[in-house]
Amino acid sequence: MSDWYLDFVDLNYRPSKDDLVCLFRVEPAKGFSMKEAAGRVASESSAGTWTTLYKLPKRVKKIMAIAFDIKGNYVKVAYPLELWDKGNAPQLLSGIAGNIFGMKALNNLRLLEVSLPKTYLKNFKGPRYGLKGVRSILKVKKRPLTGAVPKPKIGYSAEEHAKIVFETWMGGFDLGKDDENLVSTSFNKFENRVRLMSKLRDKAEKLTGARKSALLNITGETGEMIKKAKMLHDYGWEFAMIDIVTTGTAAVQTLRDVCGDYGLAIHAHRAMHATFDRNPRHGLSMYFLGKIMRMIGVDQIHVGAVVGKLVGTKEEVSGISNMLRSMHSKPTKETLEQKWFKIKPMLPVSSGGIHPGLIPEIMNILGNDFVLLVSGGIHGHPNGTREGAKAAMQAIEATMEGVSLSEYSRSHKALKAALGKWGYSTFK
Ligand code: CAP
Ligand code: MG
Repeated sequence: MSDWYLDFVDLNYRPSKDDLVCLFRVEPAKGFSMKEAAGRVASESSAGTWTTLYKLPKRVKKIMAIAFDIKGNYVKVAYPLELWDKGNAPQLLSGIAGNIFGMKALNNLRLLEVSLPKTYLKNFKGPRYGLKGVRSILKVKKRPLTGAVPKPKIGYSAEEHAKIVFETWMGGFDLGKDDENLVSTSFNKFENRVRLMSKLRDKAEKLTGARKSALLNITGETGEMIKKAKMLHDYGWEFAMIDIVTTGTAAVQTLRDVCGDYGLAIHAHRAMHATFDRNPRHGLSMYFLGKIMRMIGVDQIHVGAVVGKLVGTKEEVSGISNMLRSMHSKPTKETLEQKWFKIKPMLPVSSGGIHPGLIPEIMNILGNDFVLLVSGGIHGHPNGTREGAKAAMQAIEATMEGVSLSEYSRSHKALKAALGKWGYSTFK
């Protein structure tokens, strides 16, 4: 078979400052060399096809991606800027995260990272508020921001739901949150929930003197999301929550504009991400997803909690978090250099099976600049949600003061009861 895959490999090529560069981990199938596999990745994700052609415009030479660096299984591919439509995230994914994952010539393929040049980034908005903006919305300067989802994740009526969120706020938390699979049900209609929660938010703010808000889930068909975003704005909310994987990059881009106009920050839930990022040898990395979402402009995104109920190593979770929060990431074995220029830093969100006894360890990994969600770990408190939220806040205070939880719990009864139930246990 006559092909031109090797035309897409040039180990002497040096990327220009306007090239996008992808870092892949490639496992060729039996009978294929790494060079042939790398050529196929560059070809199928840019301007190639499987056979030589009768006719080829001269321009193609200039827009071909080039695999320029092969070290073991790690392959770097440079993509000329001309390949990419301006400000079009789905088109980028159709190229670098598209057909290549199904090629017979590869046993496995992992897209670890993309380095985005200034000229490409300038057509994206990035977060409207970002890390500093969200802190100023909630008027919280130093500690991690806190939120909780009523549990079970679906089943409460709008009234019951709003009351649980009220208890969460009264225990000291900043944010109530919907779960990823709750939008509007016959027994918990979105607008009903939003209206009831608005009243209780005003009450909680009056009683506590603190800012209280919520992450209400607008996930759905794009036109419906736009309507719900307006509703949130009309009821005086500051955030909209979107399941960014199930709705897709196009919808998130549209909602970035809409939410921007309504002054809403975007909370990005990543439900479904593990279908493509869990197997370290195949699919997309969470690091990559986080980066694309920062580029589009969500303000906070779930990254995992290391010690909680869901998978995610310490290196992975802290690596993603640091990238999301920094203006300049340095390269590592599995990441590339990235400068963010005008795009703001944003917040990682840590959650999944957290209880107060685990908080010092999470803060040790993530520092103070993140959103901590503790749901089952407050509603399962022996004395109820409000005491549960207090216990989590006490665990944060203790950690910020450098005091151990066991010592702090001598004078803090909510924390003491939480430790009595869950101790310091992590999920196996
Ligand atoms: C956590 C959670 C979150 C997951 C998401 C849940 O509840 O609401 O959706 O943590 O995971 O439904 O499991 P609990 P991630 O606090 O009660 O576990 O942030 O890793 O994407
Ligand atoms: Mg959830």
